[in-house]
Amino acid sequence: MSEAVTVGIIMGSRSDWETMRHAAETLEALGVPHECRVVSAHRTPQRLYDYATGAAARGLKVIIAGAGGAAHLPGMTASMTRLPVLGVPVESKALSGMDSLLSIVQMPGGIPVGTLAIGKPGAINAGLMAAAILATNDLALADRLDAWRARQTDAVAETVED
Ligand code: RP5
Repeated sequence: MSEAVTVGIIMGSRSDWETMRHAAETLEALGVPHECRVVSAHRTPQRLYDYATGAAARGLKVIIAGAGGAAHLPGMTASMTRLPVLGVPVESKALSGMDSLLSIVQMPGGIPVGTLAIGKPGAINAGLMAAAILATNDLALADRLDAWRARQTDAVAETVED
């Protein structure tokens, strides 16, 4: 039997995948079962409603939502689920992701979205943050996360010579 999916990665457009795949790859490396879906707050509002309202009952524990431009997806998702929602601002062409960042980070008090950095670093960190949340209740995952961080530390050379 395959392990239950605990993290949902959603994105506003297929064009966000180039960024959001880094969240998926990070979860993959940590052995966290996840799913990836295109869910647009603007173009597929009913899909968003169904996804957000059904997420907890389906067994998801964390949602990572990436969007660019007028990035309503993370906030709208958070408004319809009590699950923690991590927002990834996708780098937009017109404003280099500043629009995405401000759209996601400036939630009014009452509905939080944990906002990460713009683009690839934010997607990687969203994966790590989701794993860290799950690891508070999963010792095996906590060990894998510690090992991942130790490998990262070991990979940093102290000198600049080749
Ligand atoms: C947002 O609009 C998406 O999250 C995407 O970042 C942006 C552009 O979407 P496309 O026009 O590439 O589909 O909703």
